[in-house]
Amino acid sequence: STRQLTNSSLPRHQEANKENRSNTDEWTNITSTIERLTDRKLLSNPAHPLSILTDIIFSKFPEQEYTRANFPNPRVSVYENFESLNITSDHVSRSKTDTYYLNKDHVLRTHTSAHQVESFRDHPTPGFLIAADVYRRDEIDKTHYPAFHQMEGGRWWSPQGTSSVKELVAKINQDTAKIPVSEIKIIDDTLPFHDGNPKQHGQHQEVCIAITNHLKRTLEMVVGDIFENIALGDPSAPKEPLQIRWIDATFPFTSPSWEMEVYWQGDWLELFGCGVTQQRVFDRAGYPERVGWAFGLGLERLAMVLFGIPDIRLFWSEDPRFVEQFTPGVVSAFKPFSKYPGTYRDFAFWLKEGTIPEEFHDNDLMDIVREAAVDLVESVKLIDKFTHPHTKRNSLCYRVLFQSMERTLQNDEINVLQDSIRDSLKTKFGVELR
Ligand code: FA5
Ligand code: MG
Repeated sequence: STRQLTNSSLPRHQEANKENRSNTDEWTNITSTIERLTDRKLLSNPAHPLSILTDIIFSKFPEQEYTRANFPNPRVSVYENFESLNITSDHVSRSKTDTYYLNKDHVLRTHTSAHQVESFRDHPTPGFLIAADVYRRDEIDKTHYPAFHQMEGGRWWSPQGTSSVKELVAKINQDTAKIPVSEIKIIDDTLPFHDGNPKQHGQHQEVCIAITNHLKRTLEMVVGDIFENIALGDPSAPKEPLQIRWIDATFPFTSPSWEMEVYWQGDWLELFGCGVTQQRVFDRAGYPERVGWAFGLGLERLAMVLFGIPDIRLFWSEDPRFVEQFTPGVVSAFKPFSKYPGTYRDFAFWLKEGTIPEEFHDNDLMDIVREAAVDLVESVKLIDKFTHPHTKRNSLCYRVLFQSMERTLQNDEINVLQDSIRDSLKTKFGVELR
């Protein structure tokens, strides 16, 4: 009873044509600054907090059920970004003031949903996950940036092999039963559908409800896990269940549609936009008989909360002190660093005769440095250690980075700090400065 189109019958000509992407015309409004951001590829560094978060979310989804798809090129066709998703030419998001156009037919994707049709079409698994950079002409402040990252997820079911709506519903419900239940508190829920947030014509209400349950349980499992096990990972912290709420929303490519918000440190934080996928999206993917859901998530806002990153611009920092403080697979608190230049000074000295290097601990120097310079020291590192071949005396060299969070330090004041540290080293440890 259902017809399955072959992939070769799909309107591939409407996908981004590689040669035509670079032609410019009166629609072109991409700037060189934005062009440069498209080359940064933040997600290809596994130690970047956005990659750490992506990997953590990915890990909540079974790999045999959800294909991880990679779309490194943000240049897509107007068809992919808008038309394939029922976003008509009069929609505000399509205007030149909101979107970066390469030319009349190509844009920098404004959301990862641009890859929904091909993802519902191409993968062997019923689910997919995408993480990628997206671009919007937007204001710039602590929480908005013209380039940011999204994660997209989708899941479909085919009625093939089922002989009734009841059987399809049972199949979806079986999958829902496999999702681990999380201990979150749902403050507000929504009706499965209603006049203001309707189910689609031609979709059985039991099917719509079953898809909705699978979608909501999936996203609740993801946030429950992330916040309970990672952000609330401090075992001494009081364990209160995480609060979330569901809110009706509107997207041209899902119906009904919702947003999920999580209550975090006194504020409701919008996490997911999602909904039951419009049949026309499945039509365009070549599988009109399929049903399913999709969600989209802004990665920066969630990463800011989890890592304590105070400004969205930091994600784009080229200062190694940003990315070097993170470890793949680990959510750790962001440590602020100075935007003012620092000055290195080396402290090299002979230890007292008969003293082995292990008897002088890094913390011994650290204490002296802290006493002399309090907040003006960024780091202290042992850079050299050797034993004189004849005298057998041991030498150490430490490199200290002087830097202020508030201002550029002057050489004169660093000289004073340096002298006082050298004096303390002599008097407290009897070393011979070199
Ligand atoms: C979308 O982009 C939809 N594609 C989501 C979706 C997917 C819905 C699949 C249904 C099915 P929206 O425009 O609300 O939705 O953007 C999603 C998230 O991107 C927002 O919640 C926000 O976290 C983030 N975001 C939007 N603009 C910016 C910006 N300028 N800087 C940083 N993050 C942003
Ligand atoms: Mg939104």
